[in-house]
Amino acid sequence: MLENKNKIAKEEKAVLIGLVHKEQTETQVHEYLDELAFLADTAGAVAIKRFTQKLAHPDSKTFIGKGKLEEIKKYCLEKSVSILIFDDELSGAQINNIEKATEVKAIDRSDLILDIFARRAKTAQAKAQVELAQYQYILPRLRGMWKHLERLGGGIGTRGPGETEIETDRRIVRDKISLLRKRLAEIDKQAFTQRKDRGEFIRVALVGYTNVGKSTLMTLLSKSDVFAENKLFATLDTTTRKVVFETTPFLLSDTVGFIRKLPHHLVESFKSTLDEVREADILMHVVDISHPAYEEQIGVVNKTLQEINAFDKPTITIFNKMDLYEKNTFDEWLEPGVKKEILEDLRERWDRETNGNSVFISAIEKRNLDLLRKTILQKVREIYRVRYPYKTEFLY
Ligand SMILES: Nc1nc2c(ncn2[C@@H]2O[C@H](COP(=O)(O)OP(=O)(O)OP(=O)(O)O)[C@@H](O)[C@H]2O)c(=O)[nH]1
Ligand SMILES: [Mg+2]
Repeated sequence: MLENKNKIAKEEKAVLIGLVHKEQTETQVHEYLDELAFLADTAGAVAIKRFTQKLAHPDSKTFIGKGKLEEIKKYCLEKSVSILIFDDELSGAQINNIEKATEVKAIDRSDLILDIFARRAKTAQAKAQVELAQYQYILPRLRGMWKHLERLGGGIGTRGPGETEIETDRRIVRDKISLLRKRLAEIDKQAFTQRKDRGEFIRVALVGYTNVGKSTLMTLLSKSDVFAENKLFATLDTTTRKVVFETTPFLLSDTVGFIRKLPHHLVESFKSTLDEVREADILMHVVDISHPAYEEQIGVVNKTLQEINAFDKPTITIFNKMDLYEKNTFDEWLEPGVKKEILEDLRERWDRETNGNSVFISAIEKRNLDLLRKTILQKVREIYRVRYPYKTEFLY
């Protein structure tokens, strides 16, 4: 059977390939490829070069032009590159044609993300969710993958697969998918019962783009250790802790980060992990303000929240990594007055856009955490008041 796990070997040399569409600027594409490089790095590969091509539409057969593929092939041969990573989703036929033309393994962004998720998955639930997404990804690409194995001489023999063999594989994959769905439904039922047992506590969920500092903040606010690191998707499973601010208890959850072009199947199969977000009373949307594309990241998060029906909730927007933002933005010779003015403008602007529900912090330097705690407490109490008007022991 086809294996889709750990496609990338450690320290494997990779090149990144991106298309520059009509509506995109070159800067944007470079930012996208920066992110792709970070993803590749998280998976253990080393991206040593980037290729971009301006095309109005991707080529239906080879995604990029033949000439470009030639150039890439030559480069890969010279530098012993063994994997091509495309920033956009490829069809099975495209993967197949590209590999034929370059004689190098090709994967796309979705596949790379699935690979990272597969490595990161620890619990039975996360593992089943990733596996489901992987099989859904494979299903429409089976034919291409057969050809791929055939070329590598792997397991199929010389004849190549006939329609029956591909049909058999499709059936196996479909069976796997329905089995995983059943298993996840079981896990879901248990999780639902567990969540119900949590009683009437208000639930607050940390959400945001990947690597913005959600887990770091979770650790600070709940005083318990939650795994954080400078890699993408450090967190896959939801962690929930009971937190008490003054006399008010609530449940705080750390959740999986979002990213642009998150594979559709992944969002779908992670539905139950994302239940925590959907069922939350309050969202804390953490933003990495030091990231050059932070505004686009806010947009991606909001769009994903909409997709999972969790958008219209009371939200506090937390602009994190102010330390890094200031380091990147301000020269040391800049007058303190000017600096203050720029920061004021930034604050005013986002205060307007979030209706006064934003806080600027640095989790690492523990800056402004008191204000953050106060803001959260206020929001939590507001909801307790509305929901349980006769229950005052949590409030005073
Ligand atoms: N400079 C700076 N770095 C920070 C700050 N907060 C978090 N970090 C770093 O950012 C990286 C990511 O932090 P995490 O807490 O793992 O981020 P996350 O949002 O949980 O990431 P995922 O679980 O991967 O989605 C870590 O290396 C943190 O040390 C901050 O205020 N300033
Ligand atoms: Mg995390």
